Amino acid sequence: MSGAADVERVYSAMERAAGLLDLTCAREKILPILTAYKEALADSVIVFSMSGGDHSAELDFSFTIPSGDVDPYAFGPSTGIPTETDHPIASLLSDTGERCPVAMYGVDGEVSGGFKKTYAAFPINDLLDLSKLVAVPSMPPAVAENAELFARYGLDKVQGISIDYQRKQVNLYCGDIPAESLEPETVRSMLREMGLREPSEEGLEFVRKSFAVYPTLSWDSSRIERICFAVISTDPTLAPTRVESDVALFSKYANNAPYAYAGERRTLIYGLAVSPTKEYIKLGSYYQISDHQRKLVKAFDALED
Ligand code: GPP
Ligand code: MG
Repeated sequence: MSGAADVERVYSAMERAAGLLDLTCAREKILPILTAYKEALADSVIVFSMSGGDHSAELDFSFTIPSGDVDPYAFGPSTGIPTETDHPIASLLSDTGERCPVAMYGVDGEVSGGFKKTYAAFPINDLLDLSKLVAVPSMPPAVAENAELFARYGLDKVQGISIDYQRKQVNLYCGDIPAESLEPETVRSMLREMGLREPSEEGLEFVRKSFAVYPTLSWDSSRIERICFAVISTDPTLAPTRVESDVALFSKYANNAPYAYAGERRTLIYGLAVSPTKEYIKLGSYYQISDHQRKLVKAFDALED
């Protein structure tokens, strides 16, 4: 299939995912982004993700781009990447690429608003030590200021980062989390120390199953803005909530979101995000996967059995 056909195929899947939530896609904002990477789309990992509660009025998309193949800034200022040079965020992606072994880049946006974030991901079998990120000059100082706390809870092996240009925030996607760090008692004390809210009982049970944990930091202060615990599975019933309207919405999405790997079960990624004042759930459905997701799902299933 040609790149142009992939653009239409992915856009149409995005429209179907958005339709499940009664949302409309802004074609004029999405097409330039997909088109900039059209040759990479056939092999991208692609996720469409919704959120519950107050956040349910949006659907996000994200896709990966192999490092070296394309310029992660290719879509240019017209689609939203800032060119302002007076904020360190403008050089964070390139600074990270210069100092760390980036294996994969990624792009993230909203179906209605367009471009939001970029990702840089490190080699899967060789997670990056947090100290390497602390040394990147344009990182928010909050990363260094919380490094000791993160390390104490086993959040010091980093799979990738995301850079949110609208909110001016950075996520650190931590992997290889020690099981002990996910025990309810440990999670309670971790969140207390981070100044974040204590999750519900369902939330704490959910957190035990996490394969990745990602704090969010900004340039504004040393505060941790929020943290998200992520679970990957093919089980459509894992959203940690008893709120009926949310259960129905997550279930509809988990059972109907489009995916391109026919013959397999749909891979889902759930998140429990906790800020100082609230908790909310995210649910991403993989439209395209790689063997890495297959491996993660297998490991999860083995734990559950
Ligand atoms: C989504 O973050 C996370 C991913 C698409 C995984 C990226 C993983 C890498 C290894 C690069 P989010 O949308 O839940 O976070 P936020 O809402 O804070 O942007
Ligand atoms: Mg998001």
